[in-house]
Amino acid sequence: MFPHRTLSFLVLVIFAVEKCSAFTPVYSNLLRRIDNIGALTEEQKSRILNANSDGLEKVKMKQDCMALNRNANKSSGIYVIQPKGHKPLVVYCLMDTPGKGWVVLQHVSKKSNTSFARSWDIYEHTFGDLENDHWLGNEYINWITQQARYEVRFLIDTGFKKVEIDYVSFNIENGTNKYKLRLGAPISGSQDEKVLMINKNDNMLFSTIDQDNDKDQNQNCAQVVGGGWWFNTCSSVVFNNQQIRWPGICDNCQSATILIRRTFANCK
Ligand SMILES: [Ca+2]
Repeated sequence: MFPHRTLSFLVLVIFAVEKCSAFTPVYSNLLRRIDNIGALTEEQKSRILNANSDGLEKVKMKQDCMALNRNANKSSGIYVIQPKGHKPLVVYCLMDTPGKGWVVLQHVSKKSNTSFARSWDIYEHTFGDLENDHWLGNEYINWITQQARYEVRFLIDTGFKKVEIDYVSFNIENGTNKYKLRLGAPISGSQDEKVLMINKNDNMLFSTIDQDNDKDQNQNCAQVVGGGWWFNTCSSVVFNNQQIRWPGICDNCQSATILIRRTFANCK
């Protein structure tokens, strides 16, 4: 058995580990329930904006960022949401822009260290840093967008100006249907540019470097372009760390963000 001195040391170590644990049992229990908690660092876990030492056990969780921000001017940051019928998720909520309450699906900057040349399985869940360059995950995007009607904003930094292109609706189908993109009519942006996603990408299946579901018979666009997307052909819009491109706006854009929020507008 252990000598007395060793035993004392072990007891001290165990005590120290207990004392150093940043989270209360209730908070730890909340973290365990979050499906994509692995996307957060330990430091990020400690500052989820709608969680506290009492966790969220006594609070009914909200389905998205819009619901969280309905009656308050909350800060942007990491929040827990719970899409209807699914497990809780951590997402980045953009709260301090006009029309507060956007869920960030993707943020990518040119020459980011976060690679987007990932496999199908990786694209299904969250990768990257929620507070920086990341992909929220196709499975989670499906969970969120199937519970209500959502509009989408593509936010592009050309290096000279920021361009917003909005569509009245956005959802993606489930994994069995290859996360097919369903996009509504454009509501902002110049005429030629805004129809691009409709003409080219609407109703396309998602493709990744290991799963070619695009319309190009000769190649896998995800491999050619360096990231997953709802490809039709390999040209047109694409957002990843090797190429951020929206033809007509910028072929070598600095950054791009995809945002969605619940809308109560009538279908068009
Ligand atoms: Ca192909």
